[in-house]
Amino acid sequence: MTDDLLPLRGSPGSPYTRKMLGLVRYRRIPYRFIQVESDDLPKPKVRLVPVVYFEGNDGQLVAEVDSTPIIRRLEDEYPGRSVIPADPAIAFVNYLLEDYGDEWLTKAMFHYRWYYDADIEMAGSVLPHYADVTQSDERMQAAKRAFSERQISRLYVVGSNDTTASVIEASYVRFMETLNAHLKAFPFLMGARPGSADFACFGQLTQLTQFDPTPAAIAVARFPRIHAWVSKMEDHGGLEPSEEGWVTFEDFPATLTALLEEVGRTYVPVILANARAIEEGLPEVETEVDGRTWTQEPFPYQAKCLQWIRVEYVKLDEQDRERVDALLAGTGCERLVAKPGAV
Ligand SMILES: N[C@@H](CCC(=O)N[C@@H](CS)C(=O)NCC(=O)O)C(=O)O
Repeated sequence: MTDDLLPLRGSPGSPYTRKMLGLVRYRRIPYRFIQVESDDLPKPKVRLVPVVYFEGNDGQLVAEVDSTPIIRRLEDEYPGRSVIPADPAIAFVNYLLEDYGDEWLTKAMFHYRWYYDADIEMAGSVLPHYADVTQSDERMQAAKRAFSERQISRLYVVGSNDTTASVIEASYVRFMETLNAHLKAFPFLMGARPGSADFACFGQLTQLTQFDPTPAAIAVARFPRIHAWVSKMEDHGGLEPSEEGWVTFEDFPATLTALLEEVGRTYVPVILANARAIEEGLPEVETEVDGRTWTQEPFPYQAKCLQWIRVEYVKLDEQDRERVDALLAGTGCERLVAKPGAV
């Protein structure tokens, strides 16, 4: 491949693909969006989308998955219009909120899509067409059944079940209320310019607010501001960010503290209990979220996410760590980076 367009493979129905598409458009990275698997491109180590194909030292393309590290690599390879806040303490908050978007909001996304009949009907009917819209109706009917059954059987992966459904749905509404309050004062989570956390939440919200009927109805009825925010986030290639556009430590918005409290109420207990279950080899994660029971099968990838959050924290110098501690204090998120037994 000799053109200089960055190959990016994915699907419109994939929230992480939408995260990457919004990001490359905002960053003005010339890209080509590939919507089919092709033998001309190398296979990634794990069968996930989005895939970004980077040029290796030998000039051959290398397939990479996992949007969070890909975004950091793009920062190195394409300067300017960064999505990582300049202040390391704010960059840590951005990292944490990006992880929350990717790993917690996606529970709401996957749950709503494959839990209720109306949502299953919509996703099952439309999503298989993304592979090839010219396929016959008969083929699509068969694909609808197979695809829906497979996805419903995987609800357990994100922890969606009859015990957790009400916890997930209440957390979606609280997240929307908190984001809505923040957007009354700031166009982005990270201030006057978007951070990678904005793109992570945006990716999930493309589906939650604009595709899946049950969560989209909530967005339309109660959060039209967020519906509009999502449409605008699709392409901020025309935005001219200023260097000082980030939220600051000194004027840290109360609405972002409220969002960190929401992270502390939901994601933090689950990611900690998950890591504990994996460490101890337990068959089940059991904890409480907001006073209600949470049970799910352990999810090894999210144990890694916790490690990566801790690596980000350890990378900070002492002064920045103290500033992060001050921002997280009382939100519940301090438990992520505290020494065991300290909180
Ligand atoms: N942590 C990954 C998650 C990517 C992911 O979970 N992608 C989903 C689609 S949105 C996927 O490919 N699932 C496998 C499948 O559907 O077969 C990222 O940030 O890119």
